[in-house]
Amino acid sequence: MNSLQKVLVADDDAINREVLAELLKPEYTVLLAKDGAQALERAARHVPDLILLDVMMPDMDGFEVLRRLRDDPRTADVAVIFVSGMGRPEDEANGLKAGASDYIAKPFNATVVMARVALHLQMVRQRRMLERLAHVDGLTELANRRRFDEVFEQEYQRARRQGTPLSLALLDIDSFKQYNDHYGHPAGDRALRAVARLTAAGMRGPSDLAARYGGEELVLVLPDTDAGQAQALMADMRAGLDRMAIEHVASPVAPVLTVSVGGATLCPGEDPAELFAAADAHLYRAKQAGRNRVMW
Ligand code: GH3
Ligand code: MG
Ligand code: MG
Ligand code: MG
Repeated sequence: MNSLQKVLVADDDAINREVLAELLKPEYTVLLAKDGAQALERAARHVPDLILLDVMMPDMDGFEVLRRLRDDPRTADVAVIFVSGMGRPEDEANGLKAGASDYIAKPFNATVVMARVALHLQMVRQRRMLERLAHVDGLTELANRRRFDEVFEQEYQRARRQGTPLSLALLDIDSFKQYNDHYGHPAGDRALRAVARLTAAGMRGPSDLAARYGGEELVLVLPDTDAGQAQALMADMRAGLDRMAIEHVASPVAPVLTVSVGGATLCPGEDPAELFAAADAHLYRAKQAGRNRVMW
C-alpha cells in the first residue's frame, strides 16, 4: 500500500532533490520538480498524496505554489510539507498558517523527515477512509444518499447559473421483495450490487453521479443532459440489464430482473425538490403501468 503512495519533491536545488528522492524511493513512488511551475504541472497531472515543497525557489516561492495548488480543484486537498532553509519560529508559523500540514527546517535530519512523511501519509489515508465512509454506500459502492444530496444541490445550482439542462432518474428494481423471498437476502444483495455496477458503468464521466437513494432504489444525476439524451442513456442501461438476464422466476413482470425508471428534466422556475418529485411521480406511474419501463 505504502509503495503506491506518491510523494512529489519540489526543490530548485538538485542536491536537495536527490537526497530526498534517495530517502523516499525505497518506500514511495517519488516524483520530482525543479521549480514552482513544474511542481504545479506534476501535481495536477499525477495528484500525489504528499508534496515536499521548498519555500525559496526562483520562479515562484513555495507559498505561491501552495496558494495555486489550493485554487485548482484537482490539487486542492493534497497535503503539503514545507521544507525550508528559513528556520525561524515565525517562518514555521507562517508556513502552517498558509495551509501546510507541516514544516521541516533545512538542514533536515533524514530519520525525522521519513517519520514525518510516514505520519502525514497515514493521515492522508485516514482522511480518505473517512471521506469514503461519509460518501460511499457500503453494499453497492455507489455514492450514498448524503453524497447525492450534495451533488444534486451543486448540479442544480450550476444548471441554473449556466442555463444548461439537468436530468434526474430514479431507478427502482421491480418486485424485489419477491426476489428476496424466493432467492434469499444474500442473493438479493448480489443482484442489487449487479444493478449498481451496471448504472455505475453507464456513467459518462465524472460529472454524472449514480447513487443509492435507499433500499433498492438508485438515483442518477445527469448534468448537461436533456430529456432525450437521458432517456437514451436509460434505454442503454435497461438493454444492459436485459443482457445480464438475472433470473427472477418469482417476478410477475418477466422471468428476469427488471427495473422501472422515473425521470424528469429541470424546467424553468423549478426548484430541486420539485424536480425530484416529478421524477418520483413518473416512477410511480411506471410502476402503475406495469413496471419494466421508463416514464419521463
Ligand atoms: P416494486 O416493483 O413495486 O418496486 O416492488 P418491490 O417488491 O421491489 O418493492 P417494495 O418497496 O415493496 O420492496 C422493496 C424490497 O427491497 C424490500 C426489501 O427487502 C428489499 N431491499 C431493500 N434494500 C435491500 C438490500 O439492501 N438488500 C436486499 N437483499 N433487499 C433489499
Ligand atoms: Mg530553494
Ligand atoms: Mg422495487
Ligand atoms: Mg422501492
